[in-house]
Amino acid sequence: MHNGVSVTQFIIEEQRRLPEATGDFTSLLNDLVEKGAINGMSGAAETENIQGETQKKLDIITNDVFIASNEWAGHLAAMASEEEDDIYPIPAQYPKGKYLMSFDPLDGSSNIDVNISVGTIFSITKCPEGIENPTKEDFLIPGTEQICAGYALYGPSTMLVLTTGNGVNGFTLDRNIGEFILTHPNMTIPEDTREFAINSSNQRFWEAPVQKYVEECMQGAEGPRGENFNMRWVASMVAEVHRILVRGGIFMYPKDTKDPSKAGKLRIMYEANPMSMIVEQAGGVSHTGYERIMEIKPNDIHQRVPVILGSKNEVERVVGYHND
Ligand code: AHM
Ligand code: MG
Repeated sequence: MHNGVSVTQFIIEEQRRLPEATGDFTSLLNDLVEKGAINGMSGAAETENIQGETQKKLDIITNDVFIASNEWAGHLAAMASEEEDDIYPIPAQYPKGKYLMSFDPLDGSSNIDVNISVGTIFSITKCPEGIENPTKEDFLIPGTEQICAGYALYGPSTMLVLTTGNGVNGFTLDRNIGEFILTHPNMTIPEDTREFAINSSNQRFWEAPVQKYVEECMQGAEGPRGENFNMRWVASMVAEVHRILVRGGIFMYPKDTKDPSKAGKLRIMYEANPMSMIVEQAGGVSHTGYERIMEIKPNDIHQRVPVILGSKNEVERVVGYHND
C-alpha cells in the first residue's frame, strides 16, 4: 500500500467523463522509461521524418511504443504523431473509439544524447459524431476543442502533468510501485516573473516586438523594467513549460524570418496546442503575439506556429508590443 492518490485513482474518481484515460498511459510511460534507460538507445537513425529532421532511434522507438500501447484499447479512432507523415488509423482488428489523439512521442530529442530532460506531449479531441474512419481534416480543429492535454517529463524524476479542462494536476512516478502519484495538485502559474526563455542565437531573425521585449529584460535594473531578469534555455519545451508551471516564467519560440516558409519552429497540433491548454488552465497565457494559439484553425497536422507562453503579465506585455 502507498499513501497518496495515484493517477489511475485520480482519473477514475475525478474524470469519469474521459473513458480513454484508463491507465494505458501509465503503462506506456513505464515501458518508455524502462526501454530508454535499460537499452540506452540513442544516436541518429538513418531515416528522416517529413520535416527533414534526423530522427533519433529513441524517437522512433517511443513512437512505436506509444502507438502499440494506445491502438488496441478501443478508445481512439486515429492518431497523429510528429514522427508519422500521415495520420495513423486504428487497425481493423481493433475496436474503434470516439477520440483522436495527437502526440509528440519524444520532444526535445536533441537532448537525448547529452542526457538532458526530454518529454512526451499529447492532445485529445473528439472524433466527429458518426465518423468511423477519420481523415486528416477531422484532426484540424482549433485547440479550444481539446478535451484533454498532458505531458510526461523524463527528468530527475518522471512526471505526468494532465488537464481535462478543470485545472492542472501533476503526478510523480513512484518506481517502487510503478504508479504515478498526485504530488502537484492544482498547479498555477504566477502572474509575474523575472525569468525568460528564448533561443538567443536566432535574435537577428526576430521581429521588432520580441527584440524590444528581450532587450528590455537584458538591460535589467538599469533599463526601463528597473529589475534584473534571469534567462534559461533547455531546448526541451516540456522542461521549459514544467519550470514555468512550477515557478513562473515566459517561454518564446517566436515568429522569425529564418525560414520564410515556416511560421515558427513548434508544431501546433502536438506541441503548441496541448501546452497552451495546460498553460491557460494553470492561469497563464499562450499566444503567437498576434492571436491566441488555441483559436487558430490548423490547415495541416504538421503546421508550425509561433509560441509565446507563460506568466500572464509578461506574455500580455509582449502581445502589447505586437499591438503597438
Ligand atoms: P523536436 O520536436 O524536434 O524535439 O523540436 C522541438 C524542440 C522543443 O522542445 C524546444 O523548445 C525547441 O525544439 C528547441 O529548439 P532549438 O534547438 O532551436 O533551441
Ligand atoms: Mg517535438
